[in-house]
Amino acid sequence: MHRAQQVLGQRGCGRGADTGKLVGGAAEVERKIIHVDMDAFFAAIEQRDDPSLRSKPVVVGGDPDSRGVVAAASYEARAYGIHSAMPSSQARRRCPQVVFVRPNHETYREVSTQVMALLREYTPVIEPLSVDEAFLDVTSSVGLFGSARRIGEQIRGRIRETLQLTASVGIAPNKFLAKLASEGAKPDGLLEVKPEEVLTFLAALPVERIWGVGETRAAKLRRLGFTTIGQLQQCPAEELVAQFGKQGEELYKLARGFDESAVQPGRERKSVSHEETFAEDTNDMVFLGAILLQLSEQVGRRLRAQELKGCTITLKLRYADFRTITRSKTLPQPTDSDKQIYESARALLAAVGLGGRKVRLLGVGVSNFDVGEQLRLLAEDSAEASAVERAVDEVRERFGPQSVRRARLVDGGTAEEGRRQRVEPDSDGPQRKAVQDGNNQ
Ligand code: DCP
Ligand code: MG
Repeated sequence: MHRAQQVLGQRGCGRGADTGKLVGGAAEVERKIIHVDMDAFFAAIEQRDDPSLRSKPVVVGGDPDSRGVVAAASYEARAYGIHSAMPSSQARRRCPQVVFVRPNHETYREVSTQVMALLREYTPVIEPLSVDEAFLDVTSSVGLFGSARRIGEQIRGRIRETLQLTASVGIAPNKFLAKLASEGAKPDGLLEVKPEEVLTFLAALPVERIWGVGETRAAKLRRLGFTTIGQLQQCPAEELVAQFGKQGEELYKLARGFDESAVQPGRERKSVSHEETFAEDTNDMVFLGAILLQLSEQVGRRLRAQELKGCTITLKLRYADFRTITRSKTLPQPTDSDKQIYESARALLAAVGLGGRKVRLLGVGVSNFDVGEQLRLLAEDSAEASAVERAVDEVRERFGPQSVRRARLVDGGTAEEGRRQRVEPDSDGPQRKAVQDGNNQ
């Protein structure tokens, strides 16, 4: 059997050897990878749902008068240099007429589900990376739907027609290049990088665009005289290895557009978490306990909505000096119960012992998921509590998050609404452009 056929067989791409190709002496199937990324996702949804916002600079995010940050900026706002993660106050300084909209995470999640369902029609080999982006391996789909470009065009067309939103699409022989291609296509475009175009496509890009090259490594590369990927392409592997050790090899390969990582369909969300930054730093344990309960309720609600249960509860804590710590606890049984999440988080907080230090941010997360149904059988004794929580969720779905409140939040204390400012309640949605590290959470 031809080597390329063997590789095809191993990968289960049943199209035969005609798509196989020998690259650089090694047998390698020429893959067709698509990266889809919605344009200005949160902001575009707000503009779609409120026509008065269309064609205006719009920011979805936190309050500019407090410590809010920009989650999403419409392309009109980006013309003023506004971008995600910038303080909202700075966004307002850059563009005083910018319209601020508070995030509607339920809606974004719903649209995200619709987008992913649409993408799944083209291949089961899909890896959602964040709320608004996914990789698709369409190597085996081209027989059914036409070329990868054709598939990309169909996807863009259907997102526009059915969701009234725009997406950008990158097509390339691997994930690294497909992601760079969709970035190059933004907004509302499609870019295909063919194998013979790879070196030229990469050459003009700055070294920071290489996966794994953060600020420190970029600074070192620049010091060594490498500003563009093209300059890096000129450098022999040994030299890069001498400078960067094993990672030098990776740099060498990526600079040439070589990336073998597979699209991993199983890699879904790995944790559900919420966090909150306060308007004022505090060490008031009653207040912090109340916040923990609210965060636990939010996490529990999301878990139940997604039919997930997790074993590991994580507390995140940022001190006034920005030092951030996380503490985790793994339960014997997976849970989606607000009460269990809260109790674990509370115990973790007590174990940390603030010692009078003030806290700026608290977060609660649940990870280490197992599949819902089986677990429910295991956790029969908690079925009743679970039913109550589900009923509460239903009411909240219908009448809004504030419709059902516990009489007592925590140890006799109540949440002091006025003292805090919600900045980014949904911290786990977008796995920020962290494709470099390849982990989805
Ligand atoms: N997001 C966030 N906080 C960030 C970055 C993003 O909450 N620091 C949210 C809002 C974005 C969504 O995630 O709308 C998707 O992130 P993207 O990075 O894909 O950004 P956009 O979709 O907004 O814009 P682009 O057109 O550049 O993809
Ligand atoms: Mg996007």
